[in-house]
Amino acid sequence: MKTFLRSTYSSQSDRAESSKSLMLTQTARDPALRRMRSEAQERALTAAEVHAGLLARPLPCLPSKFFYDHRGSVLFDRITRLPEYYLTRTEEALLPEAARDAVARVGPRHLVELGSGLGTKVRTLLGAMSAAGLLESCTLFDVSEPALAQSLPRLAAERPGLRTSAIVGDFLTDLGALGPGGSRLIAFLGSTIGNIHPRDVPGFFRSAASVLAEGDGLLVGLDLVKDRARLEAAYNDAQGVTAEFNRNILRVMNARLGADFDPEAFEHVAFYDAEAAWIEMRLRAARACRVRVPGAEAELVLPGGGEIRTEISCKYTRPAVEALLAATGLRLEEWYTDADALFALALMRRTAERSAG
Ligand code: AVJ
Repeated sequence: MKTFLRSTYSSQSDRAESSKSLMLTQTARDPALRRMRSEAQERALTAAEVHAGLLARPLPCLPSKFFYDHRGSVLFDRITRLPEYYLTRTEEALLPEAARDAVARVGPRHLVELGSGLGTKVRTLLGAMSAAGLLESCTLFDVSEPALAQSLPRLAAERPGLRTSAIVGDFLTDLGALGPGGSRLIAFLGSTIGNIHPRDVPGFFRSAASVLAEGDGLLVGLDLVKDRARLEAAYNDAQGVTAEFNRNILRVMNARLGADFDPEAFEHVAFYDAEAAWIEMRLRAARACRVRVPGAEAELVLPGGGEIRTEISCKYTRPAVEALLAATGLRLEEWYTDADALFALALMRRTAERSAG
């Protein structure tokens, strides 16, 4: 029997700290849901990341993982159903066939989903593993504890025989918590990888490779480079849901760090940077402002029209992915795409040789 979860803290003071919150009291009773950090550690990390981001020049920025409090997760869920947002429905159309093929190749008994969110994408993969008679366990890994607290019990109820668990963590730093691989398939769907700066993608691949055994798989959903109009429409929807999602990051800063952003004083901006091959989202101050962020020991002074970067969403080509995979311990095995080449699912396999670096 494998250990899928590893608790990285257990001190009494951390437990005492955690029990102050009802949510954490509940999760402390669910041994299948583990946090990588205590609430106190999480707050300190958030403060440090936001502090560094707000100091960045020429463009202050906020890490996009902070979109996803409960309201942010619900807004993103609405985005996935917008007519302009082709990503989710295109991936969903590719997934049944890709899942069948990936399961046939890898033969996985253990599924891990990174960035599982509200937990709806994982079902097709579980179905394919179950149909092949392989399914034993499923681990959901996400930055949002409320999302996992909702999706984990639902998954367990849906599949009574399945060993289910969840990890609250950051996929850039915390994959080690998964422990060693073996008959493992990691799914990283929905173009979530697009939020990782290309310079950090090889490091992400290496850390994924380190929790896979030889022959294990990583299935990655990638949004593809395409014409600017189509890309920009997907991030500037007519109903303004993406704008509301974008402004939500300021509400999260207000709630978690005691900031005094006025979300309504910021305008949503999203454009395609063809050279970088990413969509960039920003928030533009309608007028000059001074924002206090006491929880991050920061103050942000913006002129009228001044901007904050809130997200990059990278767009890929197959050669670009292959270049980033070089010497990471993973190789590209299959590339599943739609007739219009809007989106791709890339099946990567752990190679025999140890990864460099
Ligand atoms: C969840 C990162 C895949 O980049 O398309 C949607 C987030 N931002 N609309 C994306 C998002 C604005 C989304 N990902």
